[in-house]
Amino acid sequence: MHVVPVPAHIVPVPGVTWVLPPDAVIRSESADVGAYLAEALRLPLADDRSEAAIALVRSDDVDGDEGYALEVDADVIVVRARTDAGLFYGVQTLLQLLPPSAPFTVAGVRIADAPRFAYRGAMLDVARHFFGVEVVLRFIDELSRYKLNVLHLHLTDDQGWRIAVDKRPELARIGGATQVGGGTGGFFTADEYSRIVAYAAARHVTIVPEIDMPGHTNAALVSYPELNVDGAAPPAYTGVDVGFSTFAVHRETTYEFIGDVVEAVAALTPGPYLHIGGDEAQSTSTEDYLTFMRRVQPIVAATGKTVVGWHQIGAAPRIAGRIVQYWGRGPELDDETRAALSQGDRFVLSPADKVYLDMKYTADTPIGHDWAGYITTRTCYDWDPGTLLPAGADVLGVEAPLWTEFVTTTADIDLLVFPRLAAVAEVAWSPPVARDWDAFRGRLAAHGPRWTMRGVAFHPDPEIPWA
Ligand code: IFG
Repeated sequence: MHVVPVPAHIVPVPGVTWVLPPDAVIRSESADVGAYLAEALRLPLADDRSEAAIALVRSDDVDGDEGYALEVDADVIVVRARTDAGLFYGVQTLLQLLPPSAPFTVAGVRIADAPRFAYRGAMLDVARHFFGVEVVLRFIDELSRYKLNVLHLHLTDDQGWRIAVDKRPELARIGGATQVGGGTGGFFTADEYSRIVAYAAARHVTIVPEIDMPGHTNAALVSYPELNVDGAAPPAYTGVDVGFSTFAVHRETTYEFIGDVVEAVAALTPGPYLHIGGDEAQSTSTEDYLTFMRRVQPIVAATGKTVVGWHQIGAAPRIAGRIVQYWGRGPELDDETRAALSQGDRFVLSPADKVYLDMKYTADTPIGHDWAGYITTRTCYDWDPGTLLPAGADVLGVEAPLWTEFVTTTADIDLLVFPRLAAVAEVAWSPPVARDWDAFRGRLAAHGPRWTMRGVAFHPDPEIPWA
């Protein structure tokens, strides 16, 4: 039994084995999840449960919006859930219980499962290096197999602007035209972004778009000179430094611009969240930063979206419902985090020394940062989101960011993201009592061959006894 994340309750049923019958059909009370499973197993959908080898059934006696029950008997496998999301997660567990190749048998088991945290995410920085729709869809496909339900897209930064805004065409034309190292960059049209959102929704993944500001804004500053304090556009930036850019905080044109951008991105985003960044605003004075955040948070809220910001935003007055994304490291909390705690902010945890996937595994990892330390798969696993912040903190969940200063290919993404993201997925989903590094690494070993079959060039972390 090598399911990752490990389910909350598993009871093997000895002496029972389900064998995939030659004429197997699937019956599903959810058209979407049924279609997903039918495609994954290349099996037909039936309209009569009596003959189904696998049944996906709605049931109100299963806990929560994402919980499911899964029963494997000799003649039928039944997944039961209250919602499509629950059925989807039961199907992910079933796909992991099935061997990657024939003979397709599953040992009898009773599973009852539900997530510990509601927010279980990854972030892809498409600004430093641009990655097109197909790469993002592939990323969504893989992360949803591990029951993650959020993909945060870091759409804008100094080196690039990656989402077209009709009212501000220079953002794509100029801001989207380059990237770290000077390549041609790229951007998502509204249609392409909508394709990503739809693909994610079909896998119960919410897209969180980030427009980082007032720092990390050089690409916008190049595109619209009036956004600059001195009214002059700086040169495009293709390096990897941070902290040198700022919007002009005291120009009304800045807030008109932000209104146009936020309105466009919110209109394309069905999810509840809009991330405004707020990190490393080293070229914005503290006073100007507070002025800026007092102006911008209501602009976002006016679209109906919930504001998300990196934890530096904690210094600014809280707008209702705000989510603070913590990226600190080490036991000491900085002033902004303490300010957020005292304002009753809600948190998503991205401790840089635990889940920053752009960090090297060890000194000899060919690409990546090391400013937050080396992060092995075990580093990603051996921490508890329930005790990272002081007791009483309102923690919604966990998110593992992949910054792409040093990431240029899908092989680079795979190397840094897998297997560490699977560890983060278990941290975010499974109950603490079910978490144990030795058991986890044994289960994770079975995922190597499956990643290879799916063309995922994962890092064979030597701490895992790969199958
Ligand atoms: N910090 C910056 C990122 C990226 C990162 C690389 C945050 C919130 C260092 N901000 O992490 O833009 O450069 O590890």
